[in-house]
Amino acid sequence: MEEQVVLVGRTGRVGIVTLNRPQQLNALNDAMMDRLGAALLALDADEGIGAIVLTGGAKAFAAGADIAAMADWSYMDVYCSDFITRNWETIRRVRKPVIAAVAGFAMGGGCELALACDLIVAAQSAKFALPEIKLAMLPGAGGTQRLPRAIGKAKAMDMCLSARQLDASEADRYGLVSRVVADERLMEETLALATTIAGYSLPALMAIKESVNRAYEASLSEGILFERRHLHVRFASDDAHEGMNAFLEKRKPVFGHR
Ligand code: CO8
Repeated sequence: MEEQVVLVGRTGRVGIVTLNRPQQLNALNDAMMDRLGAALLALDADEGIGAIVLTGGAKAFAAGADIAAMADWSYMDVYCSDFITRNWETIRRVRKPVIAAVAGFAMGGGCELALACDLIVAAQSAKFALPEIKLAMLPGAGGTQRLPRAIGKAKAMDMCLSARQLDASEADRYGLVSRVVADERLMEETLALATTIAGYSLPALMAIKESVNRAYEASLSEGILFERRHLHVRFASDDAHEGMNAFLEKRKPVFGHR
């Protein structure tokens, strides 16, 4: 039977995507990234889903791009097939919040995949590194761009140039992760967080995600304008009126995600 390298599940309004190549510490190859992208897009299109959790195994979230697959590739192979851009960046098209639940190794492309998520919840065992320099490579799946934005140039340069590994508490201190939890509570805590998020109005969540991401793409004035337009649009939404009325009537809001 064909190995299921990416597993998809759900609980309530939360989609759960699990990387599943434990023997290779979830080393990310083309088949995995194709399936991951397809799973994320399917959950994004599913009206019953409000947030997505992306996770790996207990020993590794993902130990990076699959070195065994890459070792013999030529420049023409990667250029013509548009390596990375072709399938790794599918996650950028997802409009719903994506939360990475990371235990164990998040190395190289695994760290970069976590960085491409909207939030990272780390287990105490989580270890983050961009060790591509050891291969005479570079963090080419967004690492050189997202890491400095997340933790600043000084720490990012240290990680990229020396392959320094961060443990969960350092990653928390530097702002790489949103929360650190005990390993045995990783999925419970992440699913509770995802369930809270998925219970809010989906169009409002998408507008917030888009607006926060804009902060990395635009000047402050342009970003503020973008945010302000989204705020104005909120007044055209049923959910915003329901949310405000429910507060005034001292009851729980019922969101129709419209
Ligand atoms: N690719 C392929 N196989 C891997 C990878 C990987 N990235 N990581 C681990 N494996 C395999 C090992 O080869 C081993 O297989 P086998 O049992 O057949 O020998 C199995 O997984 C278990 O690994 P280890 O025995 O090494 O386990 P340890 O607990 O001793 O060590 C480590 C764990 C420290 C995580 C170690 O496996 C390691 O250093 N792995 C490589 C980490 C790495 O360099 N990652 C970066 C890869 S490059 C990358 O991600 C670039 C992405 C950006 C775009 C592409 C540009 C290059």
